[in-house]
Amino acid sequence: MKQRLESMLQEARSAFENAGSESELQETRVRYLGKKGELTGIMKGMGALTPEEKPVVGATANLVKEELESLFQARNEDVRRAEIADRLARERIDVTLPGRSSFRGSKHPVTLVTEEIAEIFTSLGFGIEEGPEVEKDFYNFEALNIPRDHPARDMQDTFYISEDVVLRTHTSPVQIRTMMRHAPPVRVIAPGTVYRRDSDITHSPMFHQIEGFLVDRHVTFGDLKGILTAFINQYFGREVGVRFRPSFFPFTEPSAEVDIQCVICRGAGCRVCKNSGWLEILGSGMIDPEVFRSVNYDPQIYSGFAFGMGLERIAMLKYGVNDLRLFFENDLRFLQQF
Ligand code: 2U9
Repeated sequence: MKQRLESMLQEARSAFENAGSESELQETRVRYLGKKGELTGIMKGMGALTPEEKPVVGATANLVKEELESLFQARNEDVRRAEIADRLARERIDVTLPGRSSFRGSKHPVTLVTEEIAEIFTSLGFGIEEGPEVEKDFYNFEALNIPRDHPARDMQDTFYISEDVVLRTHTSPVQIRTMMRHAPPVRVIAPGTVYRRDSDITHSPMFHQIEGFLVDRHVTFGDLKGILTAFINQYFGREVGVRFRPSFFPFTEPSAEVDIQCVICRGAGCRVCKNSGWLEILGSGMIDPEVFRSVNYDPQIYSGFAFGMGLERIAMLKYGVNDLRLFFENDLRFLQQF
C-alpha cells in the first residue's frame, strides 16, 4: 500500500506539473485529492492492514496528502501568474497613443455662413444690428411700403399673432428701427431668423436671412453694384461671373436680383441652375422714397441701397447640400461634417 501511495505521488507530481491552466489544475486536484479521488480510494483499503502497519501507512498517507496539497498550491500560484502575464501581454496598453477625443459640437452650417458673410460686410464698414422676431405690422410691412392689400401680407405668407403683431417675414424691420434711431450716414447688416407660412421641399416656415442697407448723401446704383460685387468676389471668388437683373420689390426702386455663375457647372448648365448657367443669390435695390418718408429721412437729401439674401440657400450652394430639410433635422451625422 505504501508503494501504491508512492507511485500515485509520482504520477500526481507530473500531473500537477503538466496542468497548464487553472481548470486543468482543479481537475487534477479532484482526481487525486477529491472525495472520490485516488488518495481516498487507496485509504479505503486501510481496513485490511495489520495494527502495526496502520500507523506507518497512515503517516505516509498524511505526508502524501500534504505534499499533494502543497504541489497544488505552488502550481496554482504559477499558473495564475502565467495567466496574468499572458493577459497583460495580450491586452497591452500603448500609453503613448493619443486619447480618443469626444465630439465637442460644431457650428451649424447656417451659423458658419452667417459669420463668414458678416465678416466680409464688417470689413467693408458695416455694423451689425438685431431686432425682435415678433414684430409690429408697422415695422414689418407698413413702413416698408407694403400696403394692406399687398400679396405679401396675405394670410398665406404671414404668421399673425394678432391683428397688428406678426412673426417677422424678413429682417427689414431691423433696418426701419435702425433708421428711426440713427440719422444718416448708416450702413448696417441685419442677420436673423424669419418666418413665412410656406412649407415644401424648397421652403421652410422658419429660415434665416441677412439683409443690409447703406444710406448717405449721393448714394447711387453704382455703389450698390460695387459693394455687392465686392462681397460676391470675396465670398464666391474673383473668377465667378455676376449679373444684375431688373426686378420688383415694394421697398426698393429700381430693384435688381443678383445672379452668380453656377458654382456647380461654372455656367455650362446643370440640374442645380436649371440649365441656365446662373444662380440667383440676392435681391437688392435703391431704397424707395416712401420708406424714407416713414422713418423721417428726407429723400431729397439722402439716398441708399438695400439687399437681402436667404442663408439656407447660400449654405446649400456653398456646401453642396441638396435638401433644405437637412438644416432643420439636427441629425448629428449631417452636422458633424461642418
Ligand atoms: C429697408 C429697405 C429695403 C431688403 C431687400 C430683397 C431685396 C430680397 C429676398 C432674398 C431672398 C428675401 O430671403 S429671401 O426670400 N430679399 O430680395 N431684400 S431688397 O430691402 C430693404 C430692406 C429694408 C428699410
